[in-house]
Amino acid sequence: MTNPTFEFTRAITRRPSASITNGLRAADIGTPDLAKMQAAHVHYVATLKETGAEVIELPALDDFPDSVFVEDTTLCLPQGAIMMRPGAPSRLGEVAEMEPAIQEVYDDVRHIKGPGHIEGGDILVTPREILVGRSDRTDAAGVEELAGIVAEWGHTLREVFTPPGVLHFKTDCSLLDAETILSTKRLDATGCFEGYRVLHVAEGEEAAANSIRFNQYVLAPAGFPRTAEMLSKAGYDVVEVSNTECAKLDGGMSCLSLRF
Ligand code: CIR
Repeated sequence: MTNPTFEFTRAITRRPSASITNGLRAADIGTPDLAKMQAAHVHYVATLKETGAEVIELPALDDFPDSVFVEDTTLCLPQGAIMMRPGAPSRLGEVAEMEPAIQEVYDDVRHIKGPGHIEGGDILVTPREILVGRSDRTDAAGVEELAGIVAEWGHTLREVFTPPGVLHFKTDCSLLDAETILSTKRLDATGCFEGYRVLHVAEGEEAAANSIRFNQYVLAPAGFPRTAEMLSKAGYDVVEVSNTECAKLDGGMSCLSLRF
């Protein structure tokens, strides 16, 4: 039997657009290089496909600089999909751009109507529950509206908190298998993963926490060798993908796809 939280048959990605240079960022650590980002994106998509999954590749959207980070637009669950309501005003329009692709593959598509906000990067789905981190992008009203929808589908939602200064909950964690979470120490210290097996990223390698388990692979950002080694020793098949350009916009492995 497959586990829908890390075994997937499909993914949706969107190619980076030339306007990526105008993407949102908490701190300016340099302008992303489009060619380098495109090359890393090709590697990312090829790795997903290598697992046997179908990848639906959407065209670049010049009007939305952050639209390569598709994860924030939609929550994909086995029972249906929920269109999010991003807290970043410049990203609200990305949801309508994503919806036709979602309608193609899901029979049941719901919407966060507001007034609250919620972004997919703040949502970690595990086999036992849906964890949602309140953040600067995800507020109490957004969490409450989502809780109502997923309860209809039999899911338990638990509200947790994204550490201050961290963009999204999943900036600091990822699901490695049915009971194991990869996390930064600072997020784990909040106590939100009680009852799970937690592996910590190496000190100074906090950005490695935004990895994804996709079928047999863990896609991890390149450049964090101690964490990659720890994961390999723990038995995971790690594929390192360059993330230097997305990192300039606070993006990582999870942001670049919807997985279902
Ligand atoms: C933003 O600030 O919204 C984008 N520059 C980065 C979004 C990253 N998404 C994610 O972690 N799910």
